[in-house]
Amino acid sequence: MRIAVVGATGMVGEVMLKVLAERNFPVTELIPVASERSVGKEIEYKGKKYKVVGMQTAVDMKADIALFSAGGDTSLEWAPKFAAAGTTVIDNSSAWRMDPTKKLIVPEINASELTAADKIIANPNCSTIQMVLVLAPLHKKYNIKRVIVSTYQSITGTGVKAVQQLENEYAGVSGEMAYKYPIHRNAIPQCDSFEENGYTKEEMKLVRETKKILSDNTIAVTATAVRVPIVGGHSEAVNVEFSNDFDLNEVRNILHHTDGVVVQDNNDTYTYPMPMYAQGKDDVFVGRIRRDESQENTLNMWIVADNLRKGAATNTIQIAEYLIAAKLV
Ligand code: A2P
Ligand code: 11C
Repeated sequence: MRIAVVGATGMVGEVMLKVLAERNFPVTELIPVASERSVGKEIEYKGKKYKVVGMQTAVDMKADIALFSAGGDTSLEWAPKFAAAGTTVIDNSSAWRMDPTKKLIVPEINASELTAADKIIANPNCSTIQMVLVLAPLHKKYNIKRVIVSTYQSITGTGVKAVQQLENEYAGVSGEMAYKYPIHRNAIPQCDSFEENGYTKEEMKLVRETKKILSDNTIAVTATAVRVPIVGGHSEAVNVEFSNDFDLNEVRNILHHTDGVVVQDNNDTYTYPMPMYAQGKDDVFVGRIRRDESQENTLNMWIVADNLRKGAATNTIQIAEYLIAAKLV
């Protein structure tokens, strides 16, 4: 496969290169792509150096698959050009996710929706991916009525600038601010900008994308997304109300048998997921599984994943792996 990585110099792009190499993805030619600023820069893949090319050059090279993580505007402008050249685009930005003509894919849940005609495929938001991977099998079994999610999100979701801000704050030096407020010793109840309804875009992604991926508009979702001074991954406190009652051991057993999910749930041994240990891993970790005693048929869980891995690069690459296995590219 001839693979273009669009945004190869960025935070997610770098992880994409790492994950492609780790998974021994069948790359016959790697095309690293970034803005004009980076053209000619060298990046390394499997011990070899590659020169970064610009967008038009990359379109003309007609790769089989382009993995995009270069922001929504770049994607809106360029994904259709790659698609018109015959390249299948898997896009990690929010640009196409809610477009009714585009599929929003978490491979373990809904890859079977894909056909060879899908030339632009959307990768969901990181905080959505880790939540729906856990919710999907439970929805199938008990039918979800309502989800209340509160997130504790890693600064890596904002990008290099935010990591730099935290490092500057640790070192006590001033520098460019990725956030309006200090993030060291703080929790900022705003991820991304605000929408008209008073929620942030990040919160509304959790609402809208969950319904689309689970193909069920009846699921009610409400979210509070908070940025915390953490780098390893996003954590989520998730409260789920089902139509049907459940047994806690059966819930653990269902999740134990769900691809991509690892149950870490033992109070006796203080075993529960934490971003420090999720970092660098491709799985989604779930623990603190317990009954909400204030309401019937309701469950509480704590879900953690590396937002740059399963939340972004890994999920994108798993979609590409599915396309190849199903002979759709
Ligand atoms: P560049 O390094 O040349 O700016 P991050 O989210 O970590 O900031 O990374 C964004 C990625 O998207 C980078 O690889 C960046 O390239 C790339 N990018 C940003 N704007 C454009 C653009 N207009 N065209 C192509 N790539 C872009
Ligand atoms: C965050 N979820 O942590 C964001 C980052 O829509 O893909 C990714 C934004 C997106 O701030």
